[in-house]
Amino acid sequence: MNTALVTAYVNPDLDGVAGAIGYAEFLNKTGFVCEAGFIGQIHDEVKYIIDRFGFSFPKLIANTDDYEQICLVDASDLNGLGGKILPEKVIDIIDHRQIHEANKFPNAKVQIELVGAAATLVAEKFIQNNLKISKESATLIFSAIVSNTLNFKGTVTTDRDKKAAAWVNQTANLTDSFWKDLFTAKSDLSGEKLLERVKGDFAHFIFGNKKIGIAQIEMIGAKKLVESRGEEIIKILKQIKTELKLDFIFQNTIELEETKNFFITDDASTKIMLEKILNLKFLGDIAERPNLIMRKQIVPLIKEELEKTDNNL
Ligand SMILES: [Mn+2]
Repeated sequence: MNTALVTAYVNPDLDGVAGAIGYAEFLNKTGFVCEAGFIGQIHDEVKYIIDRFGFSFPKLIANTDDYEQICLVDASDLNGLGGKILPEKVIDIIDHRQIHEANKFPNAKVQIELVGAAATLVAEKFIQNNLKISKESATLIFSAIVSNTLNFKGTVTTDRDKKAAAWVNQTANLTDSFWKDLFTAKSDLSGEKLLERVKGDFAHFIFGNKKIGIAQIEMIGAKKLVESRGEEIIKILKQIKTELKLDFIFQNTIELEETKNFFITDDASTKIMLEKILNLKFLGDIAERPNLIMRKQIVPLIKEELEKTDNNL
């Protein structure tokens, strides 16, 4: 029998990689033979963890032709899979998004729960089954939870994330200041890195007959970035808007140290929509908002707004 594949969405972030590697370890330990593998480019944040701890680079695959069965972690919508994974092959989905398309995977057992990180759901499986976790999976999962919950300060954070993180950290042994290293590492957006990051962490959604694209950057020093390089960001967004034929587009820039968001767009109807659903005010092309709100929390609000029959945006 073929080995099964455990993977995340195409161009996976730390949560996807950590979740898939951890889940593959869990499944193998419970007798289901599988391996973790990823399509596309792995986010820089993952590379930072791999380099820092000397882990081997995750297996990269061009397609899923060699696998009959696929388990998805941190992914449950077709857009995110970029046409690279046949929905019929997916037997298992573990995700944490309110807006998803799990119903488009006819053979999948689905676990979707609104915790801060998909990696939390994976850690819980080890806890529930009283299984040991490797140092590598524990380190990746701890990092993913810290990253996805914005060091437990994002409003997506749940007690389950905190408990799972504390449990894996008994094995990972990371210090209290680790979060700052992680976020500092991904705050270097000098030169071309800005363009790569905006494109690398871009997602788009279709609600009704409207297409919306959202870039997201989590960093220390967001204010300075949007002030000094706002025009470049807008130029990139305009390009993407044309390429993908989007109706709305913006960037959610998350400032971790000062816990606020900076929204940036020069698109008039996007500004009107964001002002309405997020209760904020644009000054020029930038709007500031206190607290940390993430794309996965904004998407349901946009969906609701766009699906109102009386909307005339
Ligand atoms: Mn995630």
